[in-house]
Amino acid sequence: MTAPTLEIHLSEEQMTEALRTDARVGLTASPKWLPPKWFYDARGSELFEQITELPEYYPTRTERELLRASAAEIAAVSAPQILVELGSGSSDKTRLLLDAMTAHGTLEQYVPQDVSPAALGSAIEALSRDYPELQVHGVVSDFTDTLHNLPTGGRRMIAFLGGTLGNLVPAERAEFLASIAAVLETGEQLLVGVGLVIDPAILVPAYDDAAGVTAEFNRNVLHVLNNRLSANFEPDRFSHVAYWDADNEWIEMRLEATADMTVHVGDLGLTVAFGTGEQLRTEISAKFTLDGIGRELAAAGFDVEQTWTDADERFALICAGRR
Ligand code: SAH
Ligand code: AVI
Repeated sequence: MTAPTLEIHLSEEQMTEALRTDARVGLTASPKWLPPKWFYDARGSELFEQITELPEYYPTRTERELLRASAAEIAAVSAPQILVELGSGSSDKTRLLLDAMTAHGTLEQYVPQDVSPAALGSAIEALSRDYPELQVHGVVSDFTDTLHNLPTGGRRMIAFLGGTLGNLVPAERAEFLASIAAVLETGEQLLVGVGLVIDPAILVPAYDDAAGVTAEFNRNVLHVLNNRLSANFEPDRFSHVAYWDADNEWIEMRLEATADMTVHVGDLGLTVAFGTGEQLRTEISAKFTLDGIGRELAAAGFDVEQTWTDADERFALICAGRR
């Protein structure tokens, strides 16, 4: 077995500094907002794993079935030597790709990349145990600013699974897809999983489950602010909101103040007032049409090569080649 390696492009200090900037901007904006990457400390990553098991949260199991059905074909057509995965989390579903690509005989290296050192650390340990022939090289970084460190020396595929593309706002998405295209060679591929626009009666409960796990995941961002920036949020005094914005075709997660509150963010020397009912936006989760995502990929420099969807058309897995 080759021991896994871990490359850190975002130290704890740099992460705290980035959070300082985001908190100062987002908590003084009107309406208030925070970027979703701050959910994922060790507890947040664990809560996300629990979400993936919920009966209401269809995306993970739907994408897993799509991967199960398509992995051998993807391995045969793409034959990558290096699989890079952005926002890899536990890399659990990715094992279907790793199985197919190692069986196909081409894959030499797997490079999972995530902003959560906790999720990445345990993933790379388990993967290098279970795939002893594979070089596993984890990268702790923000995928919106370190793509230029992509490994070279073999044919590459970049996977971006789970629907995480939908957590970027449209302008960020366009920039992000273009930056992926910029680091790939002609013919190399992007494998992207996206949630599709479906009936809000199914969509909304996926983001507002009966057991309250998503609510706890949402509130976790306040724990992160308390821990990293010495803030004094009382998370239980914020209620979880999942709102389907039909015009923008995205779910918005928000935290709503249940009383008038004054919160102090110690590290910033910042005092923030919340009125009763005031909402803080913590995430968008955009859903796509096949035409819409096709256009976004084309605009970024990709040609859609193959698309897999489930029978209910809730989720799509798209393999796109760099033009
Ligand atoms: N791909 C996995 C995990 C999805 S959860 C799956 O499909 O189940 C989203 C993952 O992206 C989390 O592990 C989170 O830590 C990571 N993430 C979110 N924003 C990020 C960013 N800006 N840079 C790097 N990783 C990010
Ligand atoms: C990681 N991302 C794709 C998830 C989503 O569905 O947007 C995060 C999540 N938010 C609430 N539940 C899960």
